[in-house]
Amino acid sequence: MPSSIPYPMDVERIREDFPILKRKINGHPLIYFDNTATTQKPVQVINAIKEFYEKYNANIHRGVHTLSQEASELYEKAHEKVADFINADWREVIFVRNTTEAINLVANILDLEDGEVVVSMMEHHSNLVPWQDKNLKVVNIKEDGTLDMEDLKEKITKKTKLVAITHVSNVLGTINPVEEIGKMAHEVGALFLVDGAQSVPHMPIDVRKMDCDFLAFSGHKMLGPTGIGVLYGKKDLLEELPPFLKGGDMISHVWVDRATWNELPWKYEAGTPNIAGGVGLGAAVDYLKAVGMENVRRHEEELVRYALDGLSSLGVEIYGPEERGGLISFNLEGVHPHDVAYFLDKKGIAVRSGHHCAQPLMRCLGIKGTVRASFYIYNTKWEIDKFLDALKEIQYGLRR
Ligand code: 7TS
Repeated sequence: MPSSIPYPMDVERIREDFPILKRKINGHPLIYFDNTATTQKPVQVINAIKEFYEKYNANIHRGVHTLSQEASELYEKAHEKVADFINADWREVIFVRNTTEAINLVANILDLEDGEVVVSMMEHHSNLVPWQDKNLKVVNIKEDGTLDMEDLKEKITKKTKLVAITHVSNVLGTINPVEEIGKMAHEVGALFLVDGAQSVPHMPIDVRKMDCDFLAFSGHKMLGPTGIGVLYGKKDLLEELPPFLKGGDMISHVWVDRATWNELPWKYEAGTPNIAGGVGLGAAVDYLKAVGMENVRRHEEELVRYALDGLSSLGVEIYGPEERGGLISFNLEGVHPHDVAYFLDKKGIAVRSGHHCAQPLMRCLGIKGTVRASFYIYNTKWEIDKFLDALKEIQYGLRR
């Protein structure tokens, strides 16, 4: 476990914690640039899950026996770790499966019938489709891939009940001014939901400073296991709002014809949860905290700048603004994004290609898809050089 790593981080030491990075793909060392989709897992996370099953496995909140007590403590501790990571109260942290489930949970408990929901053109389908049966207003983006703040001002009105915006775009890398947007939402009495799937794993996040009412994110995009995600919600709101799923553990008292609800966060965690996943996420948060989220952000900024310089000199089409999160979407003229990704895979380089679950944004950009390279704490400039070399080979092949 790295302990409070100073900047620049010792990336080689970090890489040793990730067993998968020793793999060869098609005869080449794996270069993993698909971190926006999911991140790799350090041994500390893998071992936390293994240790849970080997030593502590039991259902939580059910038994007086030692194992159940210990499992419950570990699972609650994981909530505390996540809460501390985003500066929330642990009772405001609800474990769900992923960002998608977190957003759907909110869509199911809010009464939005007589009002409007404001989203942006750069949303992932997960923060668009759940709102499509509401009265939806979609904010435009500008040429440079930033949010059109004038359009946002016009669309947030007295009718707005919720503003639901991504913090960082998974396609453009755009970092939206969430504090400012939150203020605009609250001025008209609307609630503010932030899709933090691409920000919480990559930069320091403080929900009090952001003043969001809800924040959704996924454990698997921040070194944690799949099947565990988080919905943060302000305590007063969550106490007031109705439950979503109903059944075991989310109740306080049950009669045949009615029930009362458990206290937070359990009111929103019905049934046996992903206990080992929660413990794994706790270990992931420990790891990220030790690295330091400022360091994570700086490392990605440096990689992105380096990759942008290299890509610009190749003359490829790049989407999104200069100031961005740790990802780059681009296209090589005359080559389908899937063909680029296929060729890169032959060189051991994993990137995503396609619409990135943002089809309306693709239509808005007038393209079918992009190639996307996305970075994390274990990526290096050497890997970017290899990636640029592979792209040059494709361009050379086209000219011949
Ligand atoms: N919101 C954003 C901004 C995302 O990038 C993603 C996943 C989600 C929501 C949904 O997350 P999930 O964990 O519920 O699936 N984005 C991507 C991507 O860009 N490529 O694969 C998944």
